[in-house]
Amino acid sequence: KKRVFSGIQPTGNIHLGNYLGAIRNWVETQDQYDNIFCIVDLHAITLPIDPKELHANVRKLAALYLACGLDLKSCKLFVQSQVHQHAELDWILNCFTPMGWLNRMTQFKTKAGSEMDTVGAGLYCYPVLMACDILLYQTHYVPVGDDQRQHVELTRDLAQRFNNIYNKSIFTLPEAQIRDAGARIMSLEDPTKKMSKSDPNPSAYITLLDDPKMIKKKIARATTDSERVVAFDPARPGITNLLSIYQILTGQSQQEIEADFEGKGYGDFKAALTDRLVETLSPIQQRYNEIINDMAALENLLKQGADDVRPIAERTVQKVKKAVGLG
Ligand code: AQP
Repeated sequence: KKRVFSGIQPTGNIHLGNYLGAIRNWVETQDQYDNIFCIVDLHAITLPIDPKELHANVRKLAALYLACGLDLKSCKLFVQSQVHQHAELDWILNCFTPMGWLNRMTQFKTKAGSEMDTVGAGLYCYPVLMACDILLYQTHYVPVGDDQRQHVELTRDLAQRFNNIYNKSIFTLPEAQIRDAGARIMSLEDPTKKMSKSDPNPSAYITLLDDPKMIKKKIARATTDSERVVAFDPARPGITNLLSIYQILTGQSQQEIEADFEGKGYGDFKAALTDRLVETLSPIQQRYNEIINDMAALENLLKQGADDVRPIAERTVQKVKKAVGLG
C-alpha cells in the first residue's frame, strides 16, 4: 500500500476547516493506504504558546483524531516530539535549503506580519521541519488543505535536490492530495480570509467541540450580504462559503441545494446549515468525551504510536547521515 502522512498543529481549537480540509479526508480513505498521522507539537512552538495549554492541546487533538473516526487498525498515530528523528533530520535538511526558497513561502509572511524582525527563526524554517515530517516516512501522499500546497511543493523540491546531490533512492517524492471540496473553508467573519485557529475572534470559526447553541449563534452572525437569493456566487463569498460547507455535509449538488432554497431566505438556509453541523459534530463530541476521560489509555496509545514509527524514521535518518558523511 502507498504511504500517507499528514499532521495538525496542537495550537488551539480544531475547527471546521481542519476537519473538512484534512481529517475527514484522512478518515474516508484510510482503508486504501498505509497511514501515519502526527500531532506536530514542534511546529506549535514556532509562535509563543503557554506550556500547559500545549500539553493539553496535544491530548485533545489525539482524542479528536480518534473521535473523528481514525482507526488504529489502519493508522499509526503519534506526537512529533516523541520521535527525535524529526529534529535530527531537520538540522541536516536546513543546511541544504536555499534561503531564496524559504523567502518565497507566503505563510511565513502572513504569520510574521509586521513582526518580521522579532519572530523566532523557527517560524521561518517551519517548512523545512514539515518537509522532514513527510520525508522521514518515505511518504507518497500528503492529504492537506489548500494553504499547505506550497509547503508540500517545497518538500518535493527539497527531496529532489537532495536525491540529485547524493543518491536518487534516499527520499520518496511526495505528492499533495488536495480535494476540490473543503480545501479552503473561509472565516465566518471575513469570508475573504481562510478559517484559522489563531484568529483572535472565536466567532470566525466553528470548533469541533462547539455545542449546538454556540454553533447556532456563530452561523446566525456569519457574514453574508444584503441580497436575498441563496445561491453559489463567487462575487458573494460569505453565502458561498456557507453553501460550500452545506454541500460537503449533505453530499448534494449545487443545483439541488439552490432548488431546495428557492424562494427562501438566508435565515432558512442558516437554520438548515446549523442542523447539519449539529448532526455531524454531536457524535464526534460524544466519542471525544469518552476518549478524553480515559487519559491513561490515550497516553499509552500515543507512546505505542511513537514506538511503531520510530524505526521507520530512523532508517531514513541513517541513509541521510551516511550519504552526507555524518556519524
Ligand atoms: N480554512 C481551512 N480550510 C481547509 N483546510 C484547512 N486547514 C487549515 N485551515 C483550513 C488544513 O488543516 C490542516 C492542519 O492545519 P495546521 O494546524 O497544520 O495549520 P494551518 O494550516 O496553519 O491551520 P490553521 O487552523 O490556520 O492554524 P493556525 O491558525 O495555527 O495557523 C492542514 O492540512 C491545513 O491545510
